[in-house]
Amino acid sequence: MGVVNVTPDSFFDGGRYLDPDAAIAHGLELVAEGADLVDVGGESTRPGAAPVALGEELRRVLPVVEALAPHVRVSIDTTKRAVAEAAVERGATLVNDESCTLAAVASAAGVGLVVMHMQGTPRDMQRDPRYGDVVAEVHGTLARAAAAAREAGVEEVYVDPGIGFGKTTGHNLALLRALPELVAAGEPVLVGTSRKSFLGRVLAGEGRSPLPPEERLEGSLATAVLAASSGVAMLRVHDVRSTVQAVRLVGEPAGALR
Ligand code: PMM
Repeated sequence: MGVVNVTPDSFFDGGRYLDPDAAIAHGLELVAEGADLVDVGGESTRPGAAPVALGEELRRVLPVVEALAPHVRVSIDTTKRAVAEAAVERGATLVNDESCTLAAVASAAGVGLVVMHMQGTPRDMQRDPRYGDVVAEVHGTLARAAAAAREAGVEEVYVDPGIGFGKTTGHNLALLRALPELVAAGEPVLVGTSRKSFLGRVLAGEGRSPLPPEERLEGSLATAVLAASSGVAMLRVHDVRSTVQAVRLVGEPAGALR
């Protein structure tokens, strides 16, 4: 899943694809690089981000969804019902629902759904995230959300531990190491670590200032490989070409090669 953020303020690609033509061109580039699916979003969910008005979010995402849908499977990254509905009408076939509130939309439209774990809201989620047992709590929440989505009639459900959404670096690493358990629970798993700030912290090393997003590619690829070898079904990434290459090495069946 390649990322197209039609926003001025996303942490990595904010402002680059705010113009619909630039966003469409970028989406097509990701397809040429090997993306099976493109995730279009018009509201940044980075820590502290301000909410976007409905009309503005629709204006950002709909032309992009409509232009990309004939070429690639499109998912709509939103927390708003009206945005999800309008995007599905324009050809999106997966609702990437960070709020866990859009199962009814996906069910009514007969499209897929991603349920993602978040503690708090983007405005406050990184202030002081706390868990008793992060893995048990996140996996439990996802199991309940997936069951509720199936109950509502959604046939294709992905669960996503929500890396960076109300989690410390330690929480994120614990969730990444526990991916095999989440995969074993039975629902297909989606993971997004691409360029996220915990990578900048780990890569910089103890006591140093975190590396900026531009210097986190190695961390993105290492975690993509970890996730792929844990059996994850889908990776949400900015760097499609390098991720496809890195993951190809994990998935290549050894027996047939000389
Ligand atoms: N991360 C971001 C946005 N949307 N959706 C899902 N399902 N999982 C994620 O991890 C996720 C997401 C934040 O990254 P961005 O600002 O680069 O889009």
